[in-house]
Amino acid sequence: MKKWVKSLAISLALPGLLLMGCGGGNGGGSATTNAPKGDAPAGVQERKIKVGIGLNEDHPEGQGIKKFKELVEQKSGGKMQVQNFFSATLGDDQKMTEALQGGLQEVTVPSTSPLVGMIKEYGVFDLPFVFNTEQEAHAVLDGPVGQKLLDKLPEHGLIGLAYWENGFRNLTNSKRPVNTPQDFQGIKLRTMQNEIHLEAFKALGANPTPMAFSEVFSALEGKTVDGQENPLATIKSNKYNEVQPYLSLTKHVYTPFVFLVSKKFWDGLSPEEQKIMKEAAVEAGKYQREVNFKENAKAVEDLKAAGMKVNEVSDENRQKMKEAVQPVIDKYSKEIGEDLVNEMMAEIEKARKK
Ligand code: TK8
Repeated sequence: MKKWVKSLAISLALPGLLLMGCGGGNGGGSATTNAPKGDAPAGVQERKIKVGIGLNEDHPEGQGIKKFKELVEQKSGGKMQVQNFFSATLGDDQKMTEALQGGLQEVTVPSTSPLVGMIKEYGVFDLPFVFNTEQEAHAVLDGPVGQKLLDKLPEHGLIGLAYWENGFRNLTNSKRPVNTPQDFQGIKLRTMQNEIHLEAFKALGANPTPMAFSEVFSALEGKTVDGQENPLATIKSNKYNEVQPYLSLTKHVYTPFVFLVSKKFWDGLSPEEQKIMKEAAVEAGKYQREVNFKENAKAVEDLKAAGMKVNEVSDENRQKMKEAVQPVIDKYSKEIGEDLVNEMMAEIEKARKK
């Protein structure tokens, strides 16, 4: 057989071999799916769905999109094939969100914070110190306030199917333990591209700089910034302990992830295909929240074992931090819309009484 024919035959056969050979297919960019092509429900046709996130495969969010892939391929008899891309392979939150708007990518699951430049009302989740527990946050996200925010996405070319969990953000840095507002003084701090975060950390005396997530580790390693803030699962999965000696449990903001679909793609789906996507996003989101909660619960001990010096922040000191940022909360509550902020606070109060 001619050499080029043989290599063509192998490359054509390869996906089939991969299908049989591995249970994986979740790596960044592998197009194969491991779901057998069963009987697809009526109204379902061959689809390729590129899902991109900023976090890596081990992070609970990475596990969440693997669950999404499994569910979509099961429910569609393998006809709707999901290709997962991790660690910002397709770009950062903002770039991937723009790719969805342009119809170049089908799904991404960003933090809500970078959306605030486009939809200011998402800023309700960036107001510091408003949530005390995940349950309170879920009550807001899964209730009328969360739905109102999802309803604002289609005019921007996006469909929001579910809220997943990034979680409570804590501070790491290379200078000192942070217990009081004074301890933030002069710390060069990477923040998300979100003006509420920038203003809040300035009010605390830090020197904040916005930066895409994929640049954070090298900025910390190269000491262009002294610190960053993220949930514990992220601190652990991105190995910030290797470049950050101090972890302060500030729990200053709860950040959601939002499961976004390109409206260009969504509008071309049949009702049956949309139902499969919606069910899979919601079901995988429940799974992801559970994995995230468990991972965050054990991350402190793991990070201590990895050598980080961890300090709890007392309620009294968190209250002092909140007082220091209150002018920022007041300013942005007005900009976001006080009716929506008050509605969220009422939802939180209701959740606290349960
Ligand atoms: C990952 C980001 C990350 C966020 C950040 O794509 O940027 O610090 O917390 O989770 O969305």
